[in-house]
Amino acid sequence: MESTNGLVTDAEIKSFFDSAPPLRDRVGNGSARRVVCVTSGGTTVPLEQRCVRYIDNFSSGHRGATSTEGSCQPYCRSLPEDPLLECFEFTNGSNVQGCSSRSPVKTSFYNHFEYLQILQMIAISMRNLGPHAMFYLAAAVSDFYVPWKDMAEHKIQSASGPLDMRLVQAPKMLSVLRKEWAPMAFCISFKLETDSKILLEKADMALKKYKMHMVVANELVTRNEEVIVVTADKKIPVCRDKTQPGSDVENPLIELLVEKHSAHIKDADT
Ligand code: 9Z3
Repeated sequence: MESTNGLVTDAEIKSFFDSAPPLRDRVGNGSARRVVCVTSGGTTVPLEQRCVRYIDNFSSGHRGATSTEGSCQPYCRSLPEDPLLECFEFTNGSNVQGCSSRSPVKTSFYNHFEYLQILQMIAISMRNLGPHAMFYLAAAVSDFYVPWKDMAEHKIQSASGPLDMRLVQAPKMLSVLRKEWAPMAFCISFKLETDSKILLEKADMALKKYKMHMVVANELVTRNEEVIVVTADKKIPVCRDKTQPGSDVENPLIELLVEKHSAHIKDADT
């Protein structure tokens, strides 16, 4: 087993990690801390490299902001957009970390290129959490974009006449996330349609094609009232509690997802 040329062998590396004491982040009962990566809001598609114009979409970031109210930045969406609040630092002690591509409070947002690269970095860095990692992918990621190499460097001139641009299909990163970036993680994606007749069928297709654990199906106009959680064997409608003024659909949705994530961790441990 021991290397003779001073280099470390694969077996030595494996043996080192197998015998290392658990990280301090792991709590008493041996279970790792759960971390959730939440994406939310829309991504923009720049039309010029030195971007003056971009294509945007409808997404407000409400879903992610509301879903992370148990996190280290709770209720941010209800706070004023006050620079003073930026001066406070967050301390540890939260189970959920929100990373929003845009939220109603923070007006910063990512373009298509930034979003996918950042998601990749986060996903790879969460890989070691195994089944304790969750991806809650509510961002409305643009399906079409202009590849960087095809993009004009400078501002497109209006004097050149009508604009004729070709947008190519964006690669779907969900399967790479499942297969390579964080294969043990619990993955939830969202499916949005405006035509209710095709919504569940499309959600089902996404579940199978990208091997998601769950797909949250929602319609544009009713997205804040009800969603349908599609799993391999069930379709679970989740509604806002209409008897409670100001209630959100995210509340019961998150409760359900936390329960399903626990089952996923238990399954992986046995
Ligand atoms: C969603 O379906 C989200 O629920 C919404 C939330 C974007 C509708 P808001 O930000 O809205 O609260 O205003 N997100 C996923 C949308 C999406 O583009 N999904 C892709 C698809 O449907 C799959 S990755 O094809």
